Amino acid sequence: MRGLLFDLDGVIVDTAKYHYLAWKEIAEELNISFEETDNERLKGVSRVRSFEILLELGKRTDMPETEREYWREKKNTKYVEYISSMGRDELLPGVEEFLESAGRKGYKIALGSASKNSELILDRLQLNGVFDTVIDGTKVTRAKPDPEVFLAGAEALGLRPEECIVFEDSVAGIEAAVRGGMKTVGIGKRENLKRADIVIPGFQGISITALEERIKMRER
Ligand code: B16
Ligand code: MG
Repeated sequence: MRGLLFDLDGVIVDTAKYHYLAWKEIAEELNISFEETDNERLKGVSRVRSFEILLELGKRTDMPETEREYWREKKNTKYVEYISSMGRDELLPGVEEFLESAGRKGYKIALGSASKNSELILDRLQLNGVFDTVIDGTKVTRAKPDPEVFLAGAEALGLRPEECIVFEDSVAGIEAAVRGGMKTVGIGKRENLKRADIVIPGFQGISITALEERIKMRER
């Protein structure tokens, strides 16, 4: 393995809570009941698809595209307000050490996120220099579970998909990586991430060498 492709929301930082708060405000204005359990379905999927899911929940799929665009923009303005005051203390535990140590060991590192706000998030977290390449929602057109974002990441690193490991917290993202031909490390719980090669709860106390061993063991 020579390359590591990292999802952003839910892997490096927990921005899911801000997506939830922003969507919840929109749902309230539209009189749609939207709880934290519903929010699970929005993880990893694009903003357009997220709003579609919200409208499905509220049985409001007859809403015309121009109106949808208005609500998506409104949600994004609220979300950007939340993440603009985010600090380095919101990095998920152990992730920075993991990235640094993998970099020192010579792995190439890419970001593969659906978000169109990744630049702002990386700025707030002061992580801009950590990634050899950043592929996000501003650079790809097909949302996860389509593998486009990870295939573009591998290509930008000059690697073949099978030389890369994808780190993902969402079902859609693991599916994208499997379809792309990469190895997968799920961040979270096995019952939610059934297709991942291995699943870890987070990065604390985890080394890349140990993860590679676990992936190899699984292949035997
Ligand atoms: P934005 P990831 C994804 O990021 C989020 O998990 C998902 O909930 C969100 O809808 C999507 O980004 C789009 O984000 O509205 O900021 O463009 O997990 O792929 O890093
Ligand atoms: Mg994610």
